[in-house]
Amino acid sequence: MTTEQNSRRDFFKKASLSGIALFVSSRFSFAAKASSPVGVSLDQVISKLAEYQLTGQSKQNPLPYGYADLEPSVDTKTMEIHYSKHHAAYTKNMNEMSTAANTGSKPLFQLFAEIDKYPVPLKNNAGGFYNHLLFWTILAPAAGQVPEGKLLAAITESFGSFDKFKEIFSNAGKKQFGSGWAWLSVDEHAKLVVSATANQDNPLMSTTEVKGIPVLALDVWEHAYYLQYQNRRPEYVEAFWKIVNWKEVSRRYDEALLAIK
Ligand code: MN3
Repeated sequence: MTTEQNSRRDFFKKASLSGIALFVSSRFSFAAKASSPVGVSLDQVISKLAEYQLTGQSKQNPLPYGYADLEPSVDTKTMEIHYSKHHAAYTKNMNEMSTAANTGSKPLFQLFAEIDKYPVPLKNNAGGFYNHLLFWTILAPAAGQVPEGKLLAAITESFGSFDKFKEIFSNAGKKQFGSGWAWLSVDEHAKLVVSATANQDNPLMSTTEVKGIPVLALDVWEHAYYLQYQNRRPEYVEAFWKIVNWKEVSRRYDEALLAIK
């Protein structure tokens, strides 16, 4: 293990509860010094993962469970409005705006990689379309799920322990000012990284500081929790851990690693 990796590991061990900003900036400075062990740019990786083609007629995938199935972590009415109104609106707007912006038929991930060239409303709605599409898949009815195998090993290596990771990710969500998302992503060095974004931005976008391939996401917009939790975002964030679909997070992690290697 190099000195750099040692200091990084020590940093994770010492990271405080309030350390998300510090965590992100420190990680960034290490990443800037590190040479990529995999020798590819994130853009190249993203092009391999481009699964959602922009057609101007993109559709929401069906929810893989019923509106009531995430109770009591997320209430039925919130799920119904979130999926059938909010996500539906992002989808409709993205279709109209990608047609208007003449994006042509291109992978959504490619659009994100060059999103700085497009109008902000398209970025907001394409982000809203993709982020929710991902979000629905990484949730599942509570069944005592926990990460296992290779993913658990990577979480432990990157963050010290699963509990420490949960604390860092939870803080990213709780402390995001205003609307946004918390993320666990695989960066271009094949390492796991936690970050947060505002609005409907995500780690695939050229305009986002901490880039990566997202494998876990948490929507902290008020529309995701306000009916049930009102101003108590931290309670919503804690309840989220009971309904994470770790099998799907693991599948996405393996897929990201395959794209990078
Ligand atoms: Mn939402």
